[in-house]
Amino acid sequence: MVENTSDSAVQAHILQHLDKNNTIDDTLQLAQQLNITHIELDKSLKSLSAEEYIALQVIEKKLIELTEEGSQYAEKGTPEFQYASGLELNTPTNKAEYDKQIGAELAKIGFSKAMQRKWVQLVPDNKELVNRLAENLEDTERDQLRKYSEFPDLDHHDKKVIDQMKKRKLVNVVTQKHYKVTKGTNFAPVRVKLETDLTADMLRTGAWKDTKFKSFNFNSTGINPEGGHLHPLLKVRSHFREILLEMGFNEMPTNRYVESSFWNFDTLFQPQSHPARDMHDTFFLKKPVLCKEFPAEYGERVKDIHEKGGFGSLGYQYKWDVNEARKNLLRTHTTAISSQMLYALANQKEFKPMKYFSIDRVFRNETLDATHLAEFHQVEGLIADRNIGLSHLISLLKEFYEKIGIKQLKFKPAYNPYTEPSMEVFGYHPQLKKWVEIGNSGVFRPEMLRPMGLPEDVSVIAWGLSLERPTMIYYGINNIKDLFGHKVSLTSTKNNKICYINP
Ligand code: FB9
Repeated sequence: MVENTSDSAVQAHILQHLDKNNTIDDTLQLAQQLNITHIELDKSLKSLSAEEYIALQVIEKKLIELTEEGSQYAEKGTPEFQYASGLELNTPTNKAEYDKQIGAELAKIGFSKAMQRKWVQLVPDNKELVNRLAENLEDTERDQLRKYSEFPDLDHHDKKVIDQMKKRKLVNVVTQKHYKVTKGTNFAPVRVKLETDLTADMLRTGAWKDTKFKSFNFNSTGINPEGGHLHPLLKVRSHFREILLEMGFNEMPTNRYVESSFWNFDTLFQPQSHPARDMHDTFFLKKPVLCKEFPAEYGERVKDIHEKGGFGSLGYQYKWDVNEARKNLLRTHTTAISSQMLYALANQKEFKPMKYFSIDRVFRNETLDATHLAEFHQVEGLIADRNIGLSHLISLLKEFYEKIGIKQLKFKPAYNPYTEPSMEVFGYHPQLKKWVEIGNSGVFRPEMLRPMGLPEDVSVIAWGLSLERPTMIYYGINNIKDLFGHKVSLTSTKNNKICYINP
């Protein structure tokens, strides 16, 4: 019997035991001898085996463990035993009182089971009374349960009985891992603390010569540095960015949220009376209300195309107001950037086909609900080239959406002031098993491109979608408020893969 069962004392005991007997056949017995739990012993064993003082051979044993109820029965006997043994033999007793005395719960189970075992019965001519019939009450189950706790090894007992007891939730079968212990490659009867640091002192005194150093574990990975984690939305953004860059698109500069109505609406041939241009849909700026300037000449051409048309278009035949165009706002779409990039493209000496994309925040004064906030991230792509049109747009959409996990597409004619034809894009979502609206697209109108100065045979196909919708679908988030704000679970942010798409 070892008095001090501290970890180091237990380790010393194990080494001495091995030194004398070479092996420890069953650490379960050792734990009993040391009167400690196997879990406590396990700690010392693992520490010694880590430095190969000892070698552990796992032995798995299936053990019977009594449940809380099982230990109750083992201690006090089964309910039927407790019920019957509380009654005097052949002394009819008032059942109601007796039940109250021993407790309703116990009486309920105990009486019926004692009846079954013919230990008690209700007095035939006075059912108020209960009478004990049996002299000796052999509580086999209690005895069985006691045997289990004495000899918990599963192999010692009848499987069928155990299964019954398991059904009555009196026992559980647990697998206990224990070990056969032998001497390890670094075995020594006494554990010497291995030094981990070579100190100046050791070098000065030469003590290092007879100091045992801990071997370096060059395979240890060390603790994972707690780095930052991308918000799910940014994980999807970086994934989409990668896809678009691989498809040869160049990213447009979107680092300015405030735009003039001119670039956000007028250059896109969106009439000044369009409902999207009133403050119910758009956040206009109070200060500065108006933008300083926009290219005057180009402004004239935009004015003309709105008022009188041109390039084969009738225009909108209304009085175009330059101050309406100068109103500053929070951009409602990144298409405001696309128009500026296309204008710049048009002003290059030689027209060069271009593929542009943007992913950034846009603002719309919308009513908040489970999937809409006053801002979202728009993903937009466009290709400006000669001799391209709707068919190119359709194959482009197929290529892009395939890469974000949507194979099957459907196109529904739609309307945008700045594209004709326009299409809403629908995709069949494999996990949701339904068709989802996954974006909008179209061919930019000549009324938008020609005033910029782009050659007549140049077309621009474009499409757009949000970042929030795919992110919510990828990460199974149903309410946009769980995507932003204090309710976002950081663990999910940490553990969620970069972005999973089941191709
Ligand atoms: O993102 C949207 N849906 C979507 C996209 C991807 C997706 O991925 C799946 C997991 C794989 C799932 C869903 N939508 C566009 C469709 C709807 O959600 C829609 O109700 C909401 N739309 C936003 C605007 O709401 C007012 C999403 C946003 C949107 C709509 C249109 C454009 C951009 C974003 C555009 C455009 C455009 C058109 C022509 C030329 C240039 C740009």
